[in-house]
Amino acid sequence: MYSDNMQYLSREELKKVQSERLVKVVKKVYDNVEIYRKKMDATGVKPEDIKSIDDITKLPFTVKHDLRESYPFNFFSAPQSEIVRVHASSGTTGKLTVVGYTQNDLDVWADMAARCLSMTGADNNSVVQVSFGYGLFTGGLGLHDGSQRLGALTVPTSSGNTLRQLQLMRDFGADTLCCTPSYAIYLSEAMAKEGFTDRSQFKLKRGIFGAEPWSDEMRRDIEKRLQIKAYDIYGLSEIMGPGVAMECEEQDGLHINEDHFFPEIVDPDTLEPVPFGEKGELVITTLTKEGIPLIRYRTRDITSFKLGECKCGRTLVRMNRVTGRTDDMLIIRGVNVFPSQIESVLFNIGDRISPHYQIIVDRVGALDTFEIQIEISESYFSDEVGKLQALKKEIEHEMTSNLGISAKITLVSPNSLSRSEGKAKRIIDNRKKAN
Ligand code: DLL
Repeated sequence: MYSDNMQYLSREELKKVQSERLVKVVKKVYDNVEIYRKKMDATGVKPEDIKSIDDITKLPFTVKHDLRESYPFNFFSAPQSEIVRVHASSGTTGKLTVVGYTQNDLDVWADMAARCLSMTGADNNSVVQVSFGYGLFTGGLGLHDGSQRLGALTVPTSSGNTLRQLQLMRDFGADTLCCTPSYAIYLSEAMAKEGFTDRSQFKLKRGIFGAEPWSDEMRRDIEKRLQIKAYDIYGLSEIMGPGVAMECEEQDGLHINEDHFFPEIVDPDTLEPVPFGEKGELVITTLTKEGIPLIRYRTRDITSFKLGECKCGRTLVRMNRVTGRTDDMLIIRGVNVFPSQIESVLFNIGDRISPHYQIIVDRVGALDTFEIQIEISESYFSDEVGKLQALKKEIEHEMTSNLGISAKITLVSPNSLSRSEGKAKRIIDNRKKAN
């Protein structure tokens, strides 16, 4: 069984480890990365001023723009001869953010991904099917290395080729599936459609899902469809990839791997820490990374720390699931709308609709238009106009009372919206083109 004591240190011991690591990493970036030296000099803080983790608030923040500006390799802290792999993410603007890893970074990443898998009960007897994309995206290779580090039998199917995914899942006896939550739904639909209906042929027990926001309602839906326990894994390529935070078997918040990633939650406007337990933007400092250490990196992800201790005994702080990003919040007719709010409303409508939807925002004259296209489930689909009209009205009513703004609801036929094998693209904001 995989275990490492760092998950169970006393808070005092953990703070000591974090402090020692922070002092080292700050000196390293000051000496090696021009942009950090300039930022620190501008605020008048020197590496000697950082004596413990409590001094972290003296340090300047880092943002994605800093990484983009340094494209491709100018943010690296280690010489290129020590960088053994790169990953990259494109984000919303399409310009790549490149992250370099030393061999030690890859070893720590494998350890953290293995730790995450083990939090769900996976071990060296497990068969782990990795259906995240392999390549510049960190999902596939990150969980692949973690699964191997755990000693599990690792099946690198990557994403796509859904029929083969299902055949291999059945034939190899996978008990652990790793993919995006939207792909998990797609796989469950394909299972029914392709005739994989005899559940006893499958050994699947758990799913490790992440890389995009998803709700507790969606978790319950996936658990029911696949007859598994569904766990939330969080990470981002700038920090490392999957393995930054993970739910344990209690499914009561995600433990942040704080011995390597120091978390803060700040108000995105004032950048001041919010009171413990309140929502804000997650900021992470990497304490051990060599290729690209990041100091107070603003993730843009919105979450909050969870109060109290976890029943599992781990002392690592927990965060609630990420509900969205500060930059995916839509402002429609002056009202703030998060896609996760829309998703929660839709899941509460239940079986009459499928979990596939698309949000289309546009501007006609000075007025924002807001449409949500929703697929009706196969079982509810019918020619009875009255039945569908009533459903439409019900959803319209629920949206208005939950979002504080009205939306045009368009019900579309089953299987008509495109499916995603990776991260789902749910929002089309045509106003951006118009501006
Ligand atoms: O999505 C890394 C990853 C791969 C995480 C596999 C989990 C599993 P990026 O492509 O750089 O990296 O995207 C990172 O995705 O800032 C969040 O906005 C979002 N995200 C990742 N995990 C979750 C999650 C990977 N569990 C961005 N819940 C992050 C909500 C998530 N959002």
